[in-house]
Order: sequence, then structure tokens, then C-alpha cells
Amino acid sequence: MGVVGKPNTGKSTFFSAATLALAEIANYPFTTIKPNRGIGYVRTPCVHSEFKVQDKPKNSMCKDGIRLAPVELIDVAGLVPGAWEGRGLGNQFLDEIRRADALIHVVDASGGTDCEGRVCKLGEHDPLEDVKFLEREISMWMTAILKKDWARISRTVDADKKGIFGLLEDRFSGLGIKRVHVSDAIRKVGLNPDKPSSWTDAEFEKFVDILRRVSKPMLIVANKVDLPTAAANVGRLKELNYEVIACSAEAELALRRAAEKELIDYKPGDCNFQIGQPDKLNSNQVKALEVIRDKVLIPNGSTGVQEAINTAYFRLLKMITVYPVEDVEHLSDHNGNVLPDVYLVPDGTTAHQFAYVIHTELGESFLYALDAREKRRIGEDALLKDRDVVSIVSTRKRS
Ligand SMILES: Nc1nc2c(ncn2[C@@H]2O[C@H](COP(=O)(O)OP(=O)(O)OP(=O)(O)O)[C@@H](O)[C@H]2O)c(=O)[nH]1
Ligand SMILES: [Mg+2]
Repeated sequence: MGVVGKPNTGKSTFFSAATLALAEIANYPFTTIKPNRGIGYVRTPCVHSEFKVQDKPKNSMCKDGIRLAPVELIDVAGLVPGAWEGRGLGNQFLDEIRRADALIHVVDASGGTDCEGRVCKLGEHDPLEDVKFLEREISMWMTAILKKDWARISRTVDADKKGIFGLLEDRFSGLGIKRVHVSDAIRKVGLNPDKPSSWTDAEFEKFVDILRRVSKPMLIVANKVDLPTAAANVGRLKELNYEVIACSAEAELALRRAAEKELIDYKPGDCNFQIGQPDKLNSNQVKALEVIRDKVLIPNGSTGVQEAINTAYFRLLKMITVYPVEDVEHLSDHNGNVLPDVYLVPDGTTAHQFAYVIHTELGESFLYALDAREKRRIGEDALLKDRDVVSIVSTRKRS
């Protein structure tokens, strides 16, 4: 998941809150130069309570019945207009998001930073412009890559030597764009895949635009909602054609840090917190926490950071959670760890594909899968469902 946006919107704050990794945060543009990578978590009710067992997570965490499944986040340098041509830290930024499955676009909803991230009067800048700008930059970047080879590609396809889907897939492979994305975009624009030389410039532009939407789906995080000018802009952002999550990354960072020190009882995504040890907090700290409760948690329902990550994985990428086990009776791995792992996989993943996700060898030696809930065999083409607990039976001997 790429965390993107113009400079100074709170990308690193969002990243730090989500990962608790240290990233430099400051109130001026281009604080981040080298990208930060870290592990964040998707929050989902754990299946252990349904099965009435005590779990022992390995690849994830479980607290109070909530399973936290790991996901990789990357926080990159801010993007300024013209980045696709190399302005600012443009090309470097764009290179960093090549492999991202989706983008979390952090927008300064308070309107307190101009189009290049410089501090301005609160409410002075219109954050809707930032959404249009980012769309354009990414589209222009993709266009530049495609245009380089376009003459050769369209000649080859016109001469009936090779299909366009394979050629474009090769051209875009480094950008995480797959054949299905290309065919989807061609179909949606209604283009003739056998005669790319007949595509007009406007059609070409539309094709790239749709390719961007299907290959790099984007979620908008309307950040800094603790500031008074943000609420109206959040409403306006919601009128665009995106999922929009109102957020205060700064509030989340403060809550997680306090929870990490066990000063408060708070899980990411909670709508409230409890002060565990009042004597360890001074009156200013208590006051700051109360402000977060009054200004963010109560009006917003949560800080929005966890909701953004969940929305990105479950709604944008349509992922489901699946728990692999080896022993369906005890729901354990071969070391006896109960419900050790949870995987996020795309909805539509079959039992056999899931075996490959766990391990190539397991996929190659796949025989069938067992559903732990129903205690029955499922075939290789069976589609997995969210919260399935499955055991893969293979010809491979375990060490
Ligand atoms: N009020 C408020 N300020 C925030 C919030 N999130 C971040 N900030 C502030 O915004 C400023 C920029 O934060 P960063 O996280 O460094 O922003 P960035 O987008 O990573 O910036 P670059 O790396 O320069 O592109 C800092 O002063 C943060 O404290 C928020 O939710 N509310
Ligand atoms: Mg930053």
C-alpha cells in the first residue's frame, strides 16, 4: 500500500501511526526524502472466539478478540505538480509506487497547505484540487512510459504479429499492471484491441486514465480533521467518486504511543480509550487526550487511520481473511500453535491458489483442502470465503 500525496499533508504521521515505526515528521514540505517502509495491520474479528479456542498467533496479533493481520506500507516523498517530468522528487516518488497494489492518498482537508505543501492560512487551499492533481500526475507518468514504445507496439499489433494485451502487460509489468487491468481498460473505453493505431489521442488518454484507476485504486484520507476548517471539505471530498475516510493521523499517533507505554487502554480503530494509570499522566497529557476524545473520536467515531487501512484492503482491493492450519481438529500448526496465521487474499481465491500463496511447494503438491468449520473436503477450485479456516493436504511430507 503506497501512502501518497503532495508534501506536508501528514503522510509520515499516518505511516508512523499505522506502523509505530519512526519516521521524520515536520511542518514543511519534503521532510521525507527516502521512503519509509513498515508493517501496518488490518483489523478483523478473530475466529478464535467462534471456535471457542485460545489462539497463539504467529504472523499476526490478537488482542481482545481482534486479529491484526500484517500489511506492508510505504511512505514516500511528497509529490508536486510536474513530478512526472521529474520536478521535485517526482520520478523517485513515482518509482517507489510501482509495486503498490493500491494507494492511500493523504489530503490536508483543513486547506492549510498550498499546492506544493507550503503552510498557508487555514481553509485557503481547496483540497479537491489535490485529488485532481494527483490523478493527473500518475496518469501523465503512465502515459510517458507507454508513449516511449507506442509506435512500435501499435505497428506490431497492426501487422497482426502479437496481441496488444501481452505487449502492454510486458511494457507495464514493472508498474504492477496486469493483463486483466489492460483488458478491462480497453473494454471500458470501447477501443479496438486489434488496431491501436486507430486510437485517437483523446481515447489514448482515457485508456491510460482508466488503467490508472483499475491498476492503482485510490482511497482518500481526509486528514487533519481535528482542525476547524476540515469538516466542510470532508463533505465536499465525499462528493468525488472515491472512498473518503475522515482522519486525524496526529491523534492516532498520540493514542498509539500512549497505548504502547500502557498509559491508556486503546486499540487501533477503537472509538474511545480509557486512562489506565492516571497517576502516570500529568494534567497536560490528560487534557491533550481529552481534546482528542472531544475533537476527533466523538465526532468522527475513530481517528480514521485503522478505518482507512481496512477500507483499502477490504473494499478497494476486495481482500478476505483466511486462516491456514495443519490440524483441523486442534486448529493448529505442526508445533501446536492454535490459529497461528491469517492471510489476506483477494476475494475469488481458490483453495489451490491459496496453497500457492502459503508456499510454492504446497501449491505444487496440492491434493485437496479441508474446511475446519464444516469438517469436510473442498476441491481445488472451491472459492474461499472470508474467515475460512482451512488445512491444505498435499503429497509433500512435512519435516
Ligand atoms: N492538525 C493536524 N496536523 C497534522 C495531522 N497529521 C499530520 N499533521 C502535521 O502536518 C505536518 C506534516 O506532517 P508529515 O507527516 O511530516 O507530512 P508529510 O506528508 O509526510 O510531509 P512530507 O514528507 O514533507 O511530504 C506536521 O506538522 C504534522 O504534525 C493531523 O491529523 N492533524
Ligand atoms: Mg513525510
